[in-house]
Amino acid sequence: MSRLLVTGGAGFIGSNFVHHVIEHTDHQVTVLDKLTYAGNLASLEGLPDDRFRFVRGDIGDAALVDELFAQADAVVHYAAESHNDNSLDEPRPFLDTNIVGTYTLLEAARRHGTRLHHISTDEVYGDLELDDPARFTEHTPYNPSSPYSSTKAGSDLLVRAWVRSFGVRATISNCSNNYGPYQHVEKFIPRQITNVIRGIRPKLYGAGLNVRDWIHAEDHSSAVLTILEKGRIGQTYLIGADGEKDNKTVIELILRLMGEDPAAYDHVADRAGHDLRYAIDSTKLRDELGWQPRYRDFEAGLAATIDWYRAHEEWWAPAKDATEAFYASKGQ
Ligand code: NAD
Ligand code: TDX
Repeated sequence: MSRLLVTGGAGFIGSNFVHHVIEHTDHQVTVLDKLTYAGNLASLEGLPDDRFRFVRGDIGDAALVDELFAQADAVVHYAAESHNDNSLDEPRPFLDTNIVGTYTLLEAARRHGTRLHHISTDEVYGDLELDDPARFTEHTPYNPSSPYSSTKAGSDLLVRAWVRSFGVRATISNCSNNYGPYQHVEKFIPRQITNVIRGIRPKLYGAGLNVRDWIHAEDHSSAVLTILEKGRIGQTYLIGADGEKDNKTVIELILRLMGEDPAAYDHVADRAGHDLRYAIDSTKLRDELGWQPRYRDFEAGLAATIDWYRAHEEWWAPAKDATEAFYASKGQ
């Protein structure tokens, strides 16, 4: 395996993965990315020309996808519409990219016999009660809540069907909430960090008791590479790093780490259908493939992420005003 095609490689997690692969392997990488509002070529700056190439295009473009699959030994599929709040506002692009786009890749994988790894989310499992000791496992039934998570669930089921019906050589991973550099300012952690930098009060949805299971994007990348190299075809692996925190705790921690009063934030309108709690049990990945997370100290990882946003204002500033205008229009 030496020529990797990475879809969505100009987005948050995809770009982190590309940097990880260039640093830790000798693979060649081609990124296929549409550069939607969420894609940013600046996230891929500094990569070596002899090992990296960028192609702008849509994963739903069957002719382009076919051409790129013909040149790849394996494909890692990150491209998606990824933001729940956008999916509540305008679901259509979520169906086009997450479902029809994934279908287009699966058909190419079937024609070319290409190894495919499909990136998905823990949100396909719905949510858990706050006081439930359970965590999601590979056996938890699918029960998605939002247009975003239902299209991701649909894409996972397509992958499973193409494995079983057509013998496509695919694996799936469902990961918990990522944080780290290159994350769009629409998402919870970068939104609050950049609000503080701009002198805007952070915004907490509802009471903020909702729990997310945080993992550093670098740990997600090492897990995906492990599955690509050692995962069993047709299998699903859950990726998580035991990072459960409620949103109120995270927003107060961001304020404290940035030298502000931890109470200096606003409660705003809650998200419709807001999932209560996600929690991942990643025993299968750890026991079967020997993967371990490296970023075990959330406070240290968050402090480093804050430093990154402070040092890279030119990366996030172009998207900040439009993002805040969108939230303001919804009272958030
Ligand atoms: P992102 O929104 O930051 O990036 C998505 C990328 O896909 C962008 O570069 C965008 O331009 C590209 N893209 C969108 N539509 C496309 C299309 N039709 N054709 C080609 N490229 C297209 O998303 P992210 O947070 O990096 O998430 C990446 C993947 O990881 C998604 O599949 C998401 O469901 C999954 N995931 C994300 C998280 C998280 O916490 N962010 C957690 C688990 C799983
Ligand atoms: O301003 C905010 N205030 C707030 O309280 C925003 C933007 C969010 N929130 C809350 C909503 C969630 O409970 O913070 C939590 C995290 O929100 P998001 O960053 O929007 O992430 P989430 O909806 O949990 O989904 C993320 O993790 C799973 C990614 O966006 C998905 O792509 C991934 O599948």
